[in-house]
Amino acid sequence: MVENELDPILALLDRTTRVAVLTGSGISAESGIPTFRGEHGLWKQFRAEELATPEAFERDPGLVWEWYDWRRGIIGRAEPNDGHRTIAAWQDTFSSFSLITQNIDGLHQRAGSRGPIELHGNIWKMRCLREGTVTECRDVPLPSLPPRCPTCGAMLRPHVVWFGEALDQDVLEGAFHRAAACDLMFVVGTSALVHPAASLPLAAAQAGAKIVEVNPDPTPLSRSADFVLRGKAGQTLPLLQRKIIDKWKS
Ligand code: BJW
Repeated sequence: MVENELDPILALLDRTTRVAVLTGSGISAESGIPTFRGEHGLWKQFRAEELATPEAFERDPGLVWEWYDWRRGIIGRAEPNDGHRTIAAWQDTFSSFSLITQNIDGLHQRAGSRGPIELHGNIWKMRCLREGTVTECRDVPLPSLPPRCPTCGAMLRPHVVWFGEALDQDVLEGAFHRAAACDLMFVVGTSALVHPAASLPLAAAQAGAKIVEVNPDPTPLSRSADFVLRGKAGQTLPLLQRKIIDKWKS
């Protein structure tokens, strides 16, 4: 990415008060967390339909929990990177700011982001299959698999959204509301393949927002984005932030 590619975005930010960010697993790649697709993606080693579906869990909950336990280990050791930190800083940079994430790793919160919309749940939370109660548990590794509900003894499942499952209605409505209410949306580190998350930039654009994609590789969104920054989130976002601050100072 050439630095002056940021200039039109800086000009846009001069006239923009309402900013939204949609993130995907690519933002956590520089923290050492594998993405889902691509060369080193999680799906390369494990077939999605074997692990991230309600059917897979029904068939073999132990296997699915082993996968989550392994990922909890990786995520537990990971630290937020400069991409997460820049986005956290933006909530105090712009007068209206929303963060919507597909990630379940909680790294945005650890970087200081307050109240991101988590579309696909959170890996540190578990849900009781009998009572539906959600509890948080940060033990890594889990002492026994599959884990059991401490109150009723029923099996717990990860509090995440698998393929074929509906997203929480309030969460989804909140996300579409924020998308329709922004003037500029940054779409960072997502392949833009998985819906309904991938529809959020389209909804924002339809409501008049400009779309900036930040991704080292092309995605189906690239064609319709107003600006494409081909680079890693952990480098591109801090560079943009430095330019914003320099512009304010001058
Ligand atoms: C970097 C980088 C760096 C690398 N810096 N970038 C419309 C059309 C077609 C299909 C559907 C549709 N609507 C619904 C569907 C079906 C399905 C779907 O979308 N399928 C498509 C794959 C075809 N969707 C669903 O099933 C959803 N449910 C649903 O719609 O329910 C309807 C319903 C209603 C009523 C009753 C019942 C049902 C649910 C989707 C749930 C997705 N779940 C997962 C797992 C979450 C839990 C877990 O983590 O274990 O969510 S799947 C996985 O994909 C995960 C992610 O959040 C999601 C998106 O992936 P992401 O983040 O984009 O990662 P990658 O790997 O794909 O991309 C990484 C990107 O980063 C790449 O582009 C890199 O280049 C880039 N990158 N390094 C910046 N340093």
